[in-house]
Amino acid sequence: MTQDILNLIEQSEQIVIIRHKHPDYDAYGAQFGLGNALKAYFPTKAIFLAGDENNLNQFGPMDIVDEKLIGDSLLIILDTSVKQMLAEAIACQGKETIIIDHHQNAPDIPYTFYWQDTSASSTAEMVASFLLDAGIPILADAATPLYMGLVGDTGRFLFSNVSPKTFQIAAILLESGIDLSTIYQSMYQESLSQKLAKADYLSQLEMTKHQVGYRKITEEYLVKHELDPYTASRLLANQLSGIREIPIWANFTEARKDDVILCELRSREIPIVEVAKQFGGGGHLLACGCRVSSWEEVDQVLSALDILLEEKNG
Ligand SMILES: [Mn+2]
Repeated sequence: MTQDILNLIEQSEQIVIIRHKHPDYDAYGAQFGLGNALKAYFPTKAIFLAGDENNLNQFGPMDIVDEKLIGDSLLIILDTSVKQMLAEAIACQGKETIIIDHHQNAPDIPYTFYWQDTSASSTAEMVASFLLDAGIPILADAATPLYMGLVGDTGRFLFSNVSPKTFQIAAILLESGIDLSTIYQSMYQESLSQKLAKADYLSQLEMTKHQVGYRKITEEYLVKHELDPYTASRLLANQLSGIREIPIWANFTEARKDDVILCELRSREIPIVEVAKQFGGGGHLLACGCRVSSWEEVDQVLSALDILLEEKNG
């Protein structure tokens, strides 16, 4: 695997590194971690980092690329393997394509080499592991985004996707001289208004018959708390985690401008990814999502989750 990826990189003078749209810390972290490490190690190669941006971007500006440039490049796609998760402007065919991803989905993007590891905590962990195996140095400007990706996708080493390897990689990244307190402040300090939005969220929590906790976020809530739907969806997805009475939780956010409802599904131990897939989405066994077009469909998602608990309870 390492050699396949390294060969393709070594043979390519022009490389474009992209990741899924509405990026989270893992998407940015894997992208900038790989990009910064490759730029330092292969200074003569032209390396572009592209994709849509949001308020989580504290990593650097994105490069503007077009279809022609991507078509002439080695395209490296991180943290997704499905076309609908790519921003429209960059959903183009590379000269050659590498996909590195830890999600459960089957890829629908043509590729030269596909490396899937659903046991990896994060794509950042996979990228770090590749760089180490390939003997490519990870300096602080690559280690910082990689560490943030790892921390983001594991909820600060809390989720069940954490393995001994996650800690081994984290230890190696720490040795490169990254500044943990700066990292954690930049990731987890929030505004008072965000904290109040979360308090509002909990105050109107709903529950299905068999204890799926959820809330439906409408335009009204978004306007009140001055949140865009994608930020809200990410901010609120895990507000119901760690509650003893709630084994499965979900958040539904109306994104009116795109005419969809964003569904974030989470579970403590019962696999739920099949429900996400049933509604055209995917992700991980216990953390996944989908997009539906009506509140009626949201209720169908809730029933499907509720049935899982009904079956479990016998
Ligand atoms: Mn990820």
